[in-house]
Amino acid sequence: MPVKNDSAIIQKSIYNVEKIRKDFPILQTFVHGKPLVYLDNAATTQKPRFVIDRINHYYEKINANIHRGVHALSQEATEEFESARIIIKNFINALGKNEIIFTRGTTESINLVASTFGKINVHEGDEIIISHMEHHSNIVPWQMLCKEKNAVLKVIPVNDSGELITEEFVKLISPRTKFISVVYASNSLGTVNPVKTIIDIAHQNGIPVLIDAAQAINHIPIDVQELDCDFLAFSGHKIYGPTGIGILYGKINHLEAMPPYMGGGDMISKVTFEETTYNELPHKFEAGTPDIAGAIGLGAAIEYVKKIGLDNIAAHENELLMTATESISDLKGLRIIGTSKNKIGVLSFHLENIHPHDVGTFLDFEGVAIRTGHHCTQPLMKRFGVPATSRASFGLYNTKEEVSILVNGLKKILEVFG
Ligand code: 7TS
Repeated sequence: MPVKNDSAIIQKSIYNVEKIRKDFPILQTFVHGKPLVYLDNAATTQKPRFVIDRINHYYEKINANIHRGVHALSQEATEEFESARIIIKNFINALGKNEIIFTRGTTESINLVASTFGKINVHEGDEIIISHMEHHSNIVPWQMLCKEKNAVLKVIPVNDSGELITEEFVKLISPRTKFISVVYASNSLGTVNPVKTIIDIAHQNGIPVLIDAAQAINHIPIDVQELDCDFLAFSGHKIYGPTGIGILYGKINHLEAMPPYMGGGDMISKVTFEETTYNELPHKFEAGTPDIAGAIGLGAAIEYVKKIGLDNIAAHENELLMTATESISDLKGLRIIGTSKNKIGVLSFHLENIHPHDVGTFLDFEGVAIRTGHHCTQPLMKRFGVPATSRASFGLYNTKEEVSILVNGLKKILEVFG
């Protein structure tokens, strides 16, 4: 069971969910004649009018390429793009804006580190540690690197509640451990991992750490200097921003030492056929024309979230999680997958003898959008002995009424299929 958070009570009076819902045009949508109940926020979040307007404004009034024009539009586009970088730098409290690299998302950010940092620091017989609850995007890039280098991938096990077993993690560390990459909050279980402890232990052993913050970024305030992580990856679309844009944060000393990821325009300082010198950070890792509107949209999304306050959002979502967890706990044949005390608003479950796809399809006809499947965490599904789960995930605009609609839908499913 998730733990009741005192701040949930304190903040309730100032959290006006009905007012917040009006900021999101898509929430007026009807699906199969029923009002949309969007509970697939771990897959992607909806976008507020504030973000949509900023993207439209960019294309209607500013559109130009960045870092290369003397004309007014190009300068304005560059200014907006670089302002977004500063908003993001401040949001995660990076030391400098040169530590903020725009990528296409979490997946690209992790691949970038595996390909560049991994290329120069991981050698035959070395070891990389990940956990059993990683998304495929924090498994496959490291597996590919290990194959290429003849290195070894080690996995931190999880217990039956879906928590990392820290004592086992410590045992996995050896003099050959060159890198650790772990998820802050699990997309399939909701578990919030003790990443600060993992980072501290890793650093005592001289090992750098990447944190996959794809699911944490919109629930947990992150201060990269306090965490002391070496790298942090997240996607814009999970924090009410656009798809196709994301962030890699890296400590400046690592980024300086790493070779470029892709070659092309903007990442160079000087090119001759004999030799190329590379641009300064962060541009060294930003080859080609980026998603300019996406970066501006992400900056706007972060401004929006900051205005409501991450602590308030987390308290609201925690209340929804507790209500939902309590309401479904005694449904016959329902097993919750992921029962850690410390969770974000993710509720995965399995109904005995009913395929998750049937659950998802049935709920869809009630207007309820959840995700069913392996959630790109196949090894984790295997660990819990299920091929897939049904997953409801809460966002800042969800309500207790929506939780009731979900629960009533599940009761109907049990009547029909049970
Ligand atoms: N890491 C975690 C923990 C994630 O939840 C996801 C996406 C990713 C990495 C990859 O992010 P991307 O933006 O690069 O694709 N998770 C999900 C999900 O749970 N359902 O759809 C996408």
